[in-house]
Amino acid sequence: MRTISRRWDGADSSRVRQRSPRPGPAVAGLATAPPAAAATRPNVLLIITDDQPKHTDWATPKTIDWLVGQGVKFTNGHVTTPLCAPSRSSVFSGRYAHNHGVRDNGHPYKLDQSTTVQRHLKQAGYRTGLFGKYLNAWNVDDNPPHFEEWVLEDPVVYNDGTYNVNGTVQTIAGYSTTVIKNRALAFLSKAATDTRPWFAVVTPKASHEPNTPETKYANTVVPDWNGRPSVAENDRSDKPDYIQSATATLSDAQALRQRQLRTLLSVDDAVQAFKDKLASLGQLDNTLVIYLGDNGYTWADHGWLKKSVPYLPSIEVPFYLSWPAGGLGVFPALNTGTHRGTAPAKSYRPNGYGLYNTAGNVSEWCADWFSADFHRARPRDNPTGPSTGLGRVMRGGSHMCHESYCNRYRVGARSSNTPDSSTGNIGFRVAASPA
Ligand SMILES: [Ca+2]
Ligand SMILES: [Ca+2]
Repeated sequence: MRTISRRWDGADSSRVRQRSPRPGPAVAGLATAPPAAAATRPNVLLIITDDQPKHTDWATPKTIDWLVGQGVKFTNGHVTTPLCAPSRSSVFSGRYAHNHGVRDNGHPYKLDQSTTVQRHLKQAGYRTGLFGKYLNAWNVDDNPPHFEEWVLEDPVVYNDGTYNVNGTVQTIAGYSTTVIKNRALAFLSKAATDTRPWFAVVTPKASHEPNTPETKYANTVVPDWNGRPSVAENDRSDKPDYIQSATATLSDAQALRQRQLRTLLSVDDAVQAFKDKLASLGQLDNTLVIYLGDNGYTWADHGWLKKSVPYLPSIEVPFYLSWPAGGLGVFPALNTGTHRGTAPAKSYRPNGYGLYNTAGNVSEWCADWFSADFHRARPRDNPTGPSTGLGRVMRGGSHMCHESYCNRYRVGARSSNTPDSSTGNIGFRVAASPA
């Protein structure tokens, strides 16, 4: 095995010198004008869908375009307990089911309400609101603690449902996702005059059974789905009895999936409406938006057409997060700022941990083979390295890594090391404030 062992600050200086230090697009990005730091506390929009499996992107293009486009898609998002009330209690409390106590869908009152995020945010001065489903078996006559406004849906039907609206139980005509959307929008609109930060929990019934779509989507054609290996599993002798006796078929799953996707189309419309509202309020940047499902769903995997089992389709959920003002936004691509090239410390916003100037101080292994001059002929879009090479690209680095000081502390820096090297460069620099 050929290993070039280097200290973590030891550079292959000959290769570094061969490379042109001229700024590339990523370097220029560092000198982009900073968005205003989050001077005010962020708003939080938490959207929890019901029984939405991971592989349902087709139904939520606007949601993905917004949240993933300017934020983060967690491709391995899993719930702790794949069942409505335990999962939601974990989201609210940050605790596992065996700690928060809501171990099934029948005992929502076991949740210690003093541990919830809504309690802490309300106590911290946030305006809090709940719009949609709360916890299974929650009495619709009971108000949800620590919310200032709410439309709590009694989770039975999609149309003309029963709701607890700020303490009054009533029937509201219309499609549930639309009712929830409109009430949530009204809550958001108050931000035009109420200067408090807000926390809105939006919990549509979709895509839970009976998966009744909005009328306009009742016949929408969805893409075909022909199962996956776990659907066609013939020998289930390695599974528990209740799985061995499960009888759901591929066609059962296809029918359910179609209904689920159709209900999610209305959720996507609601999310777009929230985005438009935030834009009109000027709160698009300083709102942390979290979108996730409370549990996944098996589409006849192992014959099981349900959730609550420890199989991947049951525990995997869509999970997106966006917060441009918190640093979870689009990385700048143009040098439009006043500091061309090197910028003084603290010229730009800190990362989510309040740390300044950390970009470029961490080396990151890349799949590309390294070449000192490949960039001269590379395509401008999605450039890759040459097809072969001796060393893989290492991206970024610390100013402490190189004798020239300047070559390595930018995120655009590229150096290399052999793929079998045991060297690992991970770290960051912390500078004390004179204050
Ligand atoms: Ca659920
Ligand atoms: Ca098997």
